[in-house]
Parts: sequence; structure tokens; C-alpha cells
Amino acid sequence: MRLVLLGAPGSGKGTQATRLKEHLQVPHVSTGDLLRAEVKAGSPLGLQAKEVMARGELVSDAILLGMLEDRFSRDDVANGFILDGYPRNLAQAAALDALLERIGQPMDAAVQLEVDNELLIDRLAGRAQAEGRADDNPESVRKRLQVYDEQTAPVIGYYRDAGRLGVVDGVGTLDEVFARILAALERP
Ligand code: B4P
Repeated sequence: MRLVLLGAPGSGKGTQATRLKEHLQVPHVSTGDLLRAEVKAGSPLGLQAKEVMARGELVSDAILLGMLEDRFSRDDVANGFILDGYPRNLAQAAALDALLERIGQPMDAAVQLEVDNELLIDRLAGRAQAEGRADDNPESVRKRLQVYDEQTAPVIGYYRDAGRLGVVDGVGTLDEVFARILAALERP
């Protein structure tokens, strides 16, 4: 299964990808996690990304594509993957199609988790308290939601127009949402 998970910040992409990875036995590739690992390591890339992420803006397409090409050059994605956090704009969507075609791993499905803004803000506030992630403060969350509406929402239309999109209600318990995603993946 080669799956792309889409949805606003706090919609449950990372949360559900962790479960799907166990169920489908394929690696979870999260661009947010890859970036946070670079920040933690203090690499030159991490230093560039740190402030941008804390502000809730998008890190440059060039950095993201380089990171993704590197990750997809590893053997473990040969049997499938769950990609979470990418693409976040139309340029990234086109770059992803080109990359997957080049490595002969076209995506099987794109699934969007739908959650209203009020609940997204609540969830991220909950995570801010539990985990203290640098970009879960109210100002960055507002910015991330704005960036999502302006830059990432068109990606949903891109996959819908191509007949590749499954939409899943992301409101409910973790088990309920997980079951809905599996059901969406079974639909022809
Ligand atoms: P990400 O790491 O992708 O962050 P995210 O959108 O907030 O999603 P995440 O997967 O972490 O959270 P989830 O919804 O699972 O990106 C962070 C930053 O990295 C971006 O702002 C950007 O700066 C940069 N970046 C990443 N990719 C990029 C790209 N392609 N291009 C440019 N920049 C990029 O969970 C959120 C919370 O909700 C959790 O606390 C969870 O427990 C809770 N939750 C989830 N499901 C729930 C449910 N059903 N019920 C109750 N709570 C739930």
C-alpha cells in the first residue's frame, strides 16, 4: 500500500499513520518528524527549518524535496509507505508525482481526514500542554491553519480531480477514525 495522508494540522495524520504502519506493515514517512529530527540534531538544514516551523509556516519546497528524495532512496519503501505531511502545496504535489513515477512506486490512494477548525484548535492546545511542541502555541496554530487553507487545501482538489481522493470523517475516537480509514482503503 502506497498511501498519502492529508488533512489540516491536528486532523490526526501522524496519530493514524502510526497505527496504519503497524496494520499495513509499511514504513511511516512523516516530513514533520524528519524536519524535527534535523532540528534536534542541530544540522544546517535543521537550523534553517527551526524558526520557520516555530512560526507555523512552510519550510522551502527545495529543502523538503531533497529530504524526501533522500528518504525514498532507501530500500524499505519498496513494499509501500504511508506518507504524512507531504504534499502541502501544489508544487509539492507535482514533485511527489514525478518522484514516485521515477522510482516506479505510484501512489495507490490519498486519504483526507476532515475535522472542523474548532476541534483542530482544541486538539493542538491539548498537545501543547501534553508535549510542549514549539509550534503548538496559539499564534503558530492560527498561522498553520491559515497556511493550510491557502496552500494545502488546493492539494485536496488536485487529488479529487484526479479521482484519487478518499475523504474520511476525522471526528471520533482513534479507533473509529482508524476503522473509517481502513474502510476507505477497501473502496474501489
Ligand atoms: P506536521 O508534523 O506534519 O504537523 P501537523 O500538521 O500538526 O500534524 P501531526 O501529524 O503532527 O498531528 P496530528 O494531526 O496527528 O508539521 C509540522 C510543521 O513542519 C509544519 O507546520 C511545517 O512548518 C513543517 N512541514 C512539515 N511538512 C512540510 C512540508 N511538506 N512542506 C513544508 N513544511 C513542512 O495530531 C494532533 C493532535 O490531535 C495530537 O495531540 C493527537 O493526539 C490529537 N488527536 C489526533 N486524532 C485525535 C482524535 N481522533 N481524537 C482526539 N484527539 C486526536
